[in-house]
Amino acid sequence: MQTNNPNPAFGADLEPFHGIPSFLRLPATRELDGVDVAVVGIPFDSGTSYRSGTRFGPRKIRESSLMIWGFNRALNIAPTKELKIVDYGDIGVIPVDIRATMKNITKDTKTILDQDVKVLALGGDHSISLPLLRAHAAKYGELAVVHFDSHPDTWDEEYEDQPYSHGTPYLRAIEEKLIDPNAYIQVGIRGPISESTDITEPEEMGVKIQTIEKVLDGGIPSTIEEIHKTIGDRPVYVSLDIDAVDPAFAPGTGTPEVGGLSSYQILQLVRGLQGLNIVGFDLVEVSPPYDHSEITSILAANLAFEFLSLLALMKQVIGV
Ligand SMILES: [Mn+2]
Repeated sequence: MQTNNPNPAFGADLEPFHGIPSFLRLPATRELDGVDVAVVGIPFDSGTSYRSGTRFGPRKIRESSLMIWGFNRALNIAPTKELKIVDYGDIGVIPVDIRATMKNITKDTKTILDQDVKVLALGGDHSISLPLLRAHAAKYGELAVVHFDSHPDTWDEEYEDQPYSHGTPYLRAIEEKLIDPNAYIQVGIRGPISESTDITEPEEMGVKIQTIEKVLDGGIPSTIEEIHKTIGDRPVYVSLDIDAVDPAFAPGTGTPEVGGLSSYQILQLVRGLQGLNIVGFDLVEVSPPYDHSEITSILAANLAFEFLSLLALMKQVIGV
């Protein structure tokens, strides 16, 4: 019998509804000898989303991942055969202290990266990107970034004297020189904003903003071309806020914005990252309490599977 279990040695022939739901039923371990990629949960909800609940994201995405069969037909690769991937479990978060939480995230991520293991982080809200970028920039230097989102996340602050929240990580990352703004592209930006400067300020810093109008009127292939033109062959970090996707396709999120990408369009865009020199991923803002029929977590699990497929293709092509 064919099963969707990519690692029969770990628990042969389990149906999706059986057993302990590690991501893709991969080994749940912190033993990283010979490992290529660690899937890491970061169940942190900074409380700044309109609708909170992203702390439940990693667990639900893991559960939804059990329905994924192992072979990526569109990219013609089986990531769990090509790469040694583990489920690292969750990084310890401290709900009452965002600074202490960010320190934990950076420290644990550095520990993983130091062993030449790549990280696929499952949030959590978008505040987790900043400590993840700190760890990646420490290893790879100033990063290029592909950022799928409906919001630029480059506000200076959401609350007076509070530099850290889910709306500010990318301004902080630019200020801290973790990101080169000239190699930073945002895709899917839309919705009512507080002022036009929400868009013009990051643009003046060099950030390339592909609004939803540009993406959908110009077409997905030309957006993919724009991404490759902006990033080139630089080490690139990919951050995907699930609210880049229309709430009709991804209702389970904290700050939904209407008029976004379909599930298929986000899959096309992510597959279009093939050929980039990708050093890390995060997938954030899945909020299961606001999901329906697991629509959002199933999409998120599939997008994580696409990320792993991209890393597997990189290994095939350049051996890293
Ligand atoms: Mn965001």
